[in-house]
Amino acid sequence: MRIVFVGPPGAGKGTQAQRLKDHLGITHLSTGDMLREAHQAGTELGQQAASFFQVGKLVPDDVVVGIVAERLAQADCVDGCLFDGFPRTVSQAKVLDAMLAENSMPLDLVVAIEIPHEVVFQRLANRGRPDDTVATVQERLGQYHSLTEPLADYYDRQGILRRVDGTGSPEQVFERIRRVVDLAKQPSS
Ligand code: B4P
Repeated sequence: MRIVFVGPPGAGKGTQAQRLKDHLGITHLSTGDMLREAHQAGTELGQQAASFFQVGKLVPDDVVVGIVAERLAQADCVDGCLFDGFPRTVSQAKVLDAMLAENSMPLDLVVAIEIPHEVVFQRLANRGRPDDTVATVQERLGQYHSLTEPLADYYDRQGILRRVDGTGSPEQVFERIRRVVDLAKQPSS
């Protein structure tokens, strides 16, 4: 299966992706992790990306699309892939659709994990990553609202969007996600 996780910062995309990739045995592709790794490795791309993610801005589409295209070309993505935090803009979504269409590998499902803003602040304050300060989280939420939320309509029109309540324990959220994924796996009659 090819599945996208979308949701505000701290919605639990990374947390749930770890569980779902084990459940389905598919490759997990997190653009947040890839960008942080590139920064830690000291690459030019990583430095460029950090100047955006450290202040809560989305990294420019061409940078993110470049690293995803490279990763998608690897053999472990052929049988299935869980896109965690990608796409985050409609323009990234259009590029992803085109890349997947080229290989006749359409998306099966987009899971929108929904949580209220107050829960975002509580969770990220507990995590304490450098981009989890109140000011940065406010900026990330603003970017989410203007650039990422329109994705819901984009995928709803394709009939593959499912909304999942992201509040409660990680186990409760996973159970909700597992249910929509298992439903999407069933062949339509
Ligand atoms: P990401 O790494 O994708 O991170 P995120 O949105 O902060 O978090 P996520 O939803 O995965 O939350 P998590 O499970 O970790 O992005 C970081 C930055 O990279 C972005 O701001 C952006 O600048 C850049 N970026 C990434 N992809 C991009 C793209 N495609 N285009 C442009 N820029 C891009 O959970 C957060 C915390 O909550 C954890 O501490 C976790 O333990 C806790 N938690 C999770 N579920 C919980 C639950 N049910 N109950 C209690 N706590 C929970």
